[in-house]
Amino acid sequence: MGDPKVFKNFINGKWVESKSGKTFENRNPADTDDLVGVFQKSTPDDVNAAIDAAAKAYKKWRLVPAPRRGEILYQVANRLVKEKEAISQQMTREMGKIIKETRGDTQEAIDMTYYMAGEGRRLFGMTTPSEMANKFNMTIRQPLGVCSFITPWNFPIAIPSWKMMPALICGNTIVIKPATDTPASVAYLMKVCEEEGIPPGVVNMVTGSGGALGDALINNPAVKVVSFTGSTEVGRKVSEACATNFKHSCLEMGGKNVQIVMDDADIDLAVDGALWGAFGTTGQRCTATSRLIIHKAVADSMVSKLVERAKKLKVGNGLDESVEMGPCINQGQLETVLSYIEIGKKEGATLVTGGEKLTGGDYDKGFFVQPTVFTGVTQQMRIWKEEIFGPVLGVGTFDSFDQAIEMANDTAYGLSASIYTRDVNKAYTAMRDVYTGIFYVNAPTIGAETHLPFGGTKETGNGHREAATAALDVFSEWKSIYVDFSGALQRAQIDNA
Ligand code: UN1
Repeated sequence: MGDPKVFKNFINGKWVESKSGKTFENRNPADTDDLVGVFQKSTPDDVNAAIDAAAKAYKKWRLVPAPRRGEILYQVANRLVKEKEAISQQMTREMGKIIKETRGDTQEAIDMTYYMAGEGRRLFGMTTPSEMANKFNMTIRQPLGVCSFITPWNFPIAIPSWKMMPALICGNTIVIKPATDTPASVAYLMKVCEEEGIPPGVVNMVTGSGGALGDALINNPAVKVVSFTGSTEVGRKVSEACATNFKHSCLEMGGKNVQIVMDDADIDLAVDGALWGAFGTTGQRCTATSRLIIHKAVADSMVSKLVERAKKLKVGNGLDESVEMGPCINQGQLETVLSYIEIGKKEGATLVTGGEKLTGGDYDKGFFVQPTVFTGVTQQMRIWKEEIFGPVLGVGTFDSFDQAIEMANDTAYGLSASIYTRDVNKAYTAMRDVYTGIFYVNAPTIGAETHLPFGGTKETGNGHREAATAALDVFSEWKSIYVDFSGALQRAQIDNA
């Protein structure tokens, strides 16, 4: 087999070992015999070295004209296009999701990188008239400095790119700590950045656990922005730590996304949507459909179609093009999913398909569970309320549109929601009244595009949005500039009153 590939940290343009001298393994969740690589088990000292490098590089990078920064990002995007297949194959090996989806994940990073490269020639501010004569007013975006990123394993390159590309185009420098389950994808991105001309120190990567490194990533005084995607529980801690020193934080956290199906919906289309929303990425998306609520008049027919299709989904190693659902990311996540299945049964929901860990043959080498559907899920149940992050769909029913809206909003989270209906009035009413950051009509709860804001309400986020120009608001601050060319002292609110 040969020695496993050893990945180093990327600090100040160099690949370096951790000061700890320790490493950890990254194994394929579909086949734990497959060692993807060995990564540095970093220490806070490593993080601080990366932040120092980023702080030093910031002095020059912020002065590189934004269109020039954009040209470099454009080269990065071109390279990602060329290497899309290699990146995606490696990503399926480290994350487990099927190859079609990892290609999508890489494409999302490509889209984001081109999009932000283009922003290099926009980054619009505004001019507006002054209330005084012979005075000129304008706003410009200014970068903040070093940004720390703590990124999740479910979108190993897309989510890092959502944070990196807008930060870089605005003129910030970055330190990223990828999830311990999926560091290889970020290492690949670092290599591309290095080879396509991003100057040393502008992007840095330190691998290791969030528990060990989080404090340094957040509390080092040079860090001005912390962007985190992960659980609400950890996000709350990040938010509290940032608040003390007034650091900006952008948090993308949990979801308990709902698909509403009205009695006039195209049921086959709604079944397609629910399957993709609930079982795509093995349910491990913040945007995954985990609640399906169906009008009573069509519930039985929809559920029977859904169950028939869920039973047929081919589960296995995502490198096999015919496989439709991969494993859970790791043993811990598999156990969480299985424990929620037990909770659902105990709470009195009806398990209509799935519910078991998959065993035998190649399944024994990975963390596989069946696509699972519960019916009779009520609003009191934990499987209605809590994010599971696995292929478990809870189905409930309603009698009226108003009840559907009330049920949709009955969650602590607010990322994504969808409605299937042919009634334009109901579609628009739901668009207005379901309180989420993302809403779909006749489409599943997953599938956000990079040029629209991404994020959620309530316990999903802290008011910021990723992607689109909304991301520029996270990675720049407004400066309002007044230029008085009258040659005299003009006092606002006084001399013109
Ligand atoms: C996530 O679920 O963490 O909208 C990100 C989607 C993807 C991104 C999901 N484009 O489902």
